[in-house]
Amino acid sequence: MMDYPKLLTIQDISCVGQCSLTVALPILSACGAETCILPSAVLSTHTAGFTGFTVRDLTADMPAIAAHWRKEGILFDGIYTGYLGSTEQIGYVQDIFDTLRKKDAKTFVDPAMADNGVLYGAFDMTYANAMKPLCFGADVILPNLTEACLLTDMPYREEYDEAYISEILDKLAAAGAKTVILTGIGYQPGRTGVVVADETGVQYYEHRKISKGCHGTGDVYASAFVGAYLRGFTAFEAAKTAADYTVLCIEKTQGDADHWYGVKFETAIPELLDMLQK
Ligand code: PXL
Repeated sequence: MMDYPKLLTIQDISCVGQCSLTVALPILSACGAETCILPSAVLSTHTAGFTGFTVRDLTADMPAIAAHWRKEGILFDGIYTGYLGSTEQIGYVQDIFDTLRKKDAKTFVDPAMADNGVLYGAFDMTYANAMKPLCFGADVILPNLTEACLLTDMPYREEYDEAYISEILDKLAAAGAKTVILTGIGYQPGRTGVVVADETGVQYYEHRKISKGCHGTGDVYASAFVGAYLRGFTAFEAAKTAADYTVLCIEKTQGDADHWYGVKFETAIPELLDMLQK
């Protein structure tokens, strides 16, 4: 376990909407990591449900920011990426992985680009294909089923069995994926869960499914996973902790129809802190 890891997270700032950096920063801070940020874009809101949002793509700033950090000799113990601003940006992120990580640093990629069988509005197949090498070179990836299908060129299915999931995991491993945290996998009504796969095997943590697709929960999940993992939790322990925390966040939000755009993750931070004292 690292006492005080210095983490870099690269994702957008959605000013309103409880996703990406406005979720990652507080959760990672609560987990005790020094959290440095590289905003990939600034949006007035997230893109899932709001209309008419503004977008400022920060791709052009990235190489200069990274060059400044290299000049300062700044290196990170971990780098965690989420929603990125453009296809071109993926190459800059790879460059940051290659040049700004300490020797034993871990890289985490949440290929935040799709859900429920469809790409988010800002992305196309060029983006999805460009995400493959970044994912296959990372230490840990956290795709949902839609994203895992895009990474493996598998058809997305709403209903499936363990053989289908195994095929996807085999394809990810064959392409070079190391640790895979596959979220939102359920085999029976009212249940969902997370599959954790690495070279030692496959484990599954099943939990309650509250509702179909809540906005921002992928970011809540990935941030809590990274925070717990950096505290020394195994991938499976971190996956389970992040799942329990995310379920609690959804429970604390359901019933408030006005809060359709995100989850009230702040209200469950005390419980997250308890879960981290294992
Ligand atoms: O939560 C993923 C996410 C992050 N950032 C932006 C988004 C989304 C999902 O739609 O639109 C801007």
